[in-house]
This record gives sequence, structure tokens and C-alpha cells, in this order.
Amino acid sequence: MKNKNLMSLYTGIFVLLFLGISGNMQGQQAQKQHEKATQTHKASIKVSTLSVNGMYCSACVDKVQKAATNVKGVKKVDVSLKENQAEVEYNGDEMVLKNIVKAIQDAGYGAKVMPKSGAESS
Ligand SMILES: [Cu+2]
Repeated sequence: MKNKNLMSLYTGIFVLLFLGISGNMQGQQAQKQHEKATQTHKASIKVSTLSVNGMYCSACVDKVQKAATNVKGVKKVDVSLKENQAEVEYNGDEMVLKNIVKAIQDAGYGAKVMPKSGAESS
């Protein structure tokens, strides 16, 4: 009869251990999901090309560069005077793209989002 008590004691310890371990596993899983979510967030960065009209010298390029860079959510701006284009890297929010176009227009230049390459016919 003492044996049975001992058994239930062991069972109790096992249950406690199991609960402790599974609780810990849930914590790790949550941690993994968080890392995944963070990665998805980083991966949402997008690059778009804008056509920019009205740039004639490097001062114009600077103005467009500054105007676009100052928009919240913009990561990187690369303005080409030769190609009349600005390549922008932003957080993936379409509003940011609209704000960039507006900022460049406010700076006195024409700007519009170009269709993604690949959509062009050769
Ligand atoms: Cu100029």
C-alpha cells in the first residue's frame, strides 16, 4: 500500500515536470513566432522606381534626393539625372510611395511611379 502512495507521488512529480517543460516549450515557440514576424517585417521593404521630370543639374538631383529622403518610411533614395529616375527603398507601405511622389512634386519636379520592370514589352 505504501508503494501506491509512492507511485502517485512520482506521478505528481512527472505531471509537474511535464507542465513545466511544456510551458517552457510554449515560451520558446512564442519566441520563434516573434522572430518570424520580425523577419516578415524586414522582408516587406520594397523598391520602386519613379520617373522624375525637370532635373537639369546636380543641384536638382540633390533637391529631389533630399525631398524623397525626408519622407517618413523611406530607407534609401538613389536619384539618376541621366535617366530622370529615382529609385526608392521604403517600408512597403503604399502611402509612403504616394508621399514620396508628393514630396518631389512639392520640390518643383514632376514625379510618378513607374510600372514594375517586367511589365514592359520589348
Ligand atoms: Cu538644377
